[in-house]
Amino acid sequence: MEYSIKSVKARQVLDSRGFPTVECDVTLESGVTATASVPSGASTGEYEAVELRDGSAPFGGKGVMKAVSNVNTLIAPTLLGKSVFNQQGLDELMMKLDDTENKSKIGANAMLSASLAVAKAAAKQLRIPLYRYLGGITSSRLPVPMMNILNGGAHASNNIDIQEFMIMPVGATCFSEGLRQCCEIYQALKDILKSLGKSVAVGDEGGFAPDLESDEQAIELILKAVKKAGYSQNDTKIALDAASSEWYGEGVYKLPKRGEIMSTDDLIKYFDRLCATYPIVSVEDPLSENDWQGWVKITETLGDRVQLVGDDLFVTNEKRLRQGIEMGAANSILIKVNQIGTLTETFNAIDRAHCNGYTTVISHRSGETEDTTIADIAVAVCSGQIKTGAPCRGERTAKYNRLLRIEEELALNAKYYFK
Ligand code: 2PG
Ligand code: MG
Repeated sequence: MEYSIKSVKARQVLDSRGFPTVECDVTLESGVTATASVPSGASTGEYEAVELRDGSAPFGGKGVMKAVSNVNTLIAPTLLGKSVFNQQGLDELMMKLDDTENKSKIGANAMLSASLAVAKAAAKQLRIPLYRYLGGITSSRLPVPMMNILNGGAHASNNIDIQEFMIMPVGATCFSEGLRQCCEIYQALKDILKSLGKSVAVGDEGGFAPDLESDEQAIELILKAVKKAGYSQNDTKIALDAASSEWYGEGVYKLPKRGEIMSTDDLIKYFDRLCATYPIVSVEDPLSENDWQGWVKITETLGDRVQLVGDDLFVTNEKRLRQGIEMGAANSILIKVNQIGTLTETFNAIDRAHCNGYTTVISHRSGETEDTTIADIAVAVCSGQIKTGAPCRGERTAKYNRLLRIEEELALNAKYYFK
């Protein structure tokens, strides 16, 4: 059959930090070929599916030749001859190759490269855009960018513990206008930092990473930039990713850069105060992946006013999300395809979230490639929010540029709103 899988071939390519990652081509009998590559995190969650690394010799042990070989010798023979349109069936076949909970045998990076390339090949075979293939005729909502313009934590070597300070252009009337506003604010922030004699070197996600006095100063500089660019606090909201699992151990939070120790209650009070003082609409990982009770408490305290996004807490894993839903932990989930390893499981987590009134934020990783699949996923599932870094560094702008093209294609059908 034209739409049967003829070959599956993986190779090692580079991510945006210069570390190896897996890229995979899926070719159909029709001659159609599609390629996908896999991102990689720095502040990874303890419960993520395993990214298989070689562990020895070249690239300081970060090579992915084992994962590449798993695609070429184990996944390829399993998928050959099968219909490319059975995404779920193919993902399940790959999952059956690995009898571990966390895909440590085959590698989530190996599986994801094939899973994404299968979906792209299917869309290409049908000559329709990927978002349309994945989402159907109702997929027309462009996401609001949650744009990281100041970096700290594990993504920057400055003195700030919070990993991401982001802006959200919620008042824009369409995606391209929102994106433009973000770019203008980013440039205004650059000017402000320069005028203060601060560094404008960028972190892993393209945001600036200067040394600052405090988290409050970071937020105030951003608000200054919002104003300088001509926007108000109604147009532009703030989102944070604390990535606080990085700080947690023995029941307390040790903020490594500030050198301060905080309890769960201290942190809840801290975020409560920040959210009361500033136009913050979303806080990601305010507490650790192992602090479930703390999550329940912060959700009771702030959940009716602020989006509380579980990233390390849920790791795009439907099981962990269900636990959160049962307990009342968080009200939103960050979605990262490589945390779980297949497109089917990613969509299961998204569906579970939406059915339970949890919002979803489709996200990149701090180590990225030029692959733009997450832009199509955001539109396909009508997530309404995407986190894909600053308007700087090609691996970040690739996703924004893909969304601009989707918006153009959808023309008058394109929708854009935060709530
Ligand atoms: C996060 C991500 C992406 P990393 O914590 O949300 O911004 O970082 O990919 O390093 O886990
Ligand atoms: Mg995060």
